[in-house]
Amino acid sequence: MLDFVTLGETMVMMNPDESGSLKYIFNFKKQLGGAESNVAIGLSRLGFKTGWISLLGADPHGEYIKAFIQGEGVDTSQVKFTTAAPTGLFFKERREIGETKVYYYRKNSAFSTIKPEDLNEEYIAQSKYLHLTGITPALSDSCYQTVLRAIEIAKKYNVKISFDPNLRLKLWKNKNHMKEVILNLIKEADIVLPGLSEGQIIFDTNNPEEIAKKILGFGEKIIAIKLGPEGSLIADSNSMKYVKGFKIEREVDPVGAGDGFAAGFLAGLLKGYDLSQSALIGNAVGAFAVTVKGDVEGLPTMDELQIFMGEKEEIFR
Ligand code: KDG
Repeated sequence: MLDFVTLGETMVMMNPDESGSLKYIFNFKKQLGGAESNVAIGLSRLGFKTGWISLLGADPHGEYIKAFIQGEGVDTSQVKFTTAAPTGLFFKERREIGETKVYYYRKNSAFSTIKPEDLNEEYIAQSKYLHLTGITPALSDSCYQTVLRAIEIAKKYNVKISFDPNLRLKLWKNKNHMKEVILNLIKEADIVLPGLSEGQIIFDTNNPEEIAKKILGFGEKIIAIKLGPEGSLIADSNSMKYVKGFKIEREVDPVGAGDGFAAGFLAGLLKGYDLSQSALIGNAVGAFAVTVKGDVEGLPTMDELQIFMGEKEEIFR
């Protein structure tokens, strides 16, 4: 029995040692990044049983990714390799002025060839949650079909579906098509976890309450809108509430904060906490994620989280 299963592409990440244009950067740290595996790792660190379904290139990058994620305690029994295409890669570019940029080398990657038949029905059926993002359907039509099949399986076995739009505008050829696909997946999900800017792109308003109301218009759902250091807005058909965030003095790398939130929020729901408590945990895990360069290296264990939230005392020696 798994608490959480997810499906997605994880790539080798080339993370620059310094900020500035990549034209002048020569030294990088090799790490990895994939929104879905980030959430699986986050929940695994917090003590939950998680699984990650994927397709990697049969190359050293694929081997590194599988070994790393497995080393974090995530079940990788549903990770396959193909010799037909390479593992995806991306570079981050950190700027002192402006936001962090990413450059993808993932077109026709191994994962982009995943297809519905690659999914193991029993594997998804035995999980409490299935987590999906808007990245996967942007990668290829077969990826989108695989997401739809995963949803079909989840619904058949009453597995709750959580969905993070994770809009990656560079991956979509057409914005209207992107909106159509994302709205379709929002409708299918039980839990929707957009960032404020994503809500704005999809619903043409930057008012979190308006965004929540529009999502609730599609039916009964749990919604958490991520507001960065300000925290989050949570809503369901009975309530709507802001939950405070945690300000981090020295934010090092904002990428991965949303995945940290998803891990913390789902951890709260898995523990049976109410939406406010769950969102507070989500906000805290999101705060941890920004303290370290890399998506997952900053994610806390349950002990670290409880100490940070003042629920446990730290013993240094
Ligand atoms: O959420 C962080 C991820 O976006 C990043 O590390 C890589 O999955 C990724 C993507 O597709 O952008």
